[in-house]
Amino acid sequence: MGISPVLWQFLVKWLNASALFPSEASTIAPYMDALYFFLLAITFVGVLLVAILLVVFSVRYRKAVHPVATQIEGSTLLEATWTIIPLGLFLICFVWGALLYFRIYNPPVNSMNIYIVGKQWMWKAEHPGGQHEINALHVPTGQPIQLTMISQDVFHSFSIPAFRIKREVIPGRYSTVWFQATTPGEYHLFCTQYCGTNHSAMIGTITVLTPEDYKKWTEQSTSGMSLAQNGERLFASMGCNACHSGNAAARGPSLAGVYGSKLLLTNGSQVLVNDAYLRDAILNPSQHVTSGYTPIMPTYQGQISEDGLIDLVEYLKNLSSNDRVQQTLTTSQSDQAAPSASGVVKP
Ligand code: HEC
Ligand SMILES: [Cu+2]
Repeated sequence: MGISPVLWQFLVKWLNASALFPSEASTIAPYMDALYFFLLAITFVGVLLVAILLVVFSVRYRKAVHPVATQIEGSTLLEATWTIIPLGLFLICFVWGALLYFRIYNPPVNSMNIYIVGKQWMWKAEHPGGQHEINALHVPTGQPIQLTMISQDVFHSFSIPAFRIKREVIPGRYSTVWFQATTPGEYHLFCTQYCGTNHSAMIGTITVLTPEDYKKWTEQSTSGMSLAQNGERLFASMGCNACHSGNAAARGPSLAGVYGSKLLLTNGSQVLVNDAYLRDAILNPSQHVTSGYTPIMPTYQGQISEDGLIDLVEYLKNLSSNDRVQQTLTTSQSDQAAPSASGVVKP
């Protein structure tokens, strides 16, 4: 870095205190800032160098001293120097940036997943346990958190400056971002993509709690049903289990353990079943038909909200055996007055 750690820490402290700079509250933040200050430092040195040379040369070679200009045909050494040094600096920026990029884009395997739905003009957060929040997000320290995000309408962008994270939230497609919070406290959440009249009001509060406090919070704010349980209800009430019961005679494939597996499609390609694929399989089934099956699955486009899709996806992610499908099949058949599931779009 070239800056001693003491001086470095002093600089960051001073910037925080001066409110010019958000505090560093995630594990990635110091790494992002180190690269940022490195870029700032070389830019500053470059500007200084050019400015000094400009002044020195205009004084030294002024007309009174040098009335006639000397023609210089070139200097290989000089040209090599001002090519190789910037090249080296840019390569350092590139490698450093790329390493950071991989770090930012690869969530640790033990991350906890939270879903975010953006819409004009608010943020909804859905915890796997069924806790729902609006314009707020509670997370524990010391645990990598992955956010799976989608927009219900236009482009938004999810940004927590104190965590140094920002990611586009797009209609029709899941995008993800991860972080690990380090310091309990409250931090700003912003939408950083202009999204209409009340864009500036699309803000919220991130509350970072200690693991114990987070546990208390999840117990206090539970809605009684986890996302997967909600999804199980939907699976029954929308008739999915008519074809996906897991029986040998069923018209659709068993969905137990499908998450994370590789499917062979009729067009010969192989796909990894992740959240995005599950969502798409429900909305556009005819686009990627699983090998060995006929494309009889109807599209559910327009019949289910993003929240409902999240419930279904979370249910399928956790579906390790067909017992639960069988169970919902029998309960939904015996119990005709099935509870109205919350994710269904009412016509
Ligand atoms: C009419 C029968 C039928 C219904 C109803 C149905 N599916 Fe399907 N589904 C299929 C068939 C057949 C396939 C395999 C062919 C394909 O990929 O389209 C399939 C494929 C899938 C896949 C892709 C994974 C795989 O192993 O192929 C998912 C996920 C899925 N269905 C979920 C659902 C959900 C959720 C519902 C309810 C909202 C539902 N299905 C309703 C018949 C059905
Ligand atoms: Cu927005």
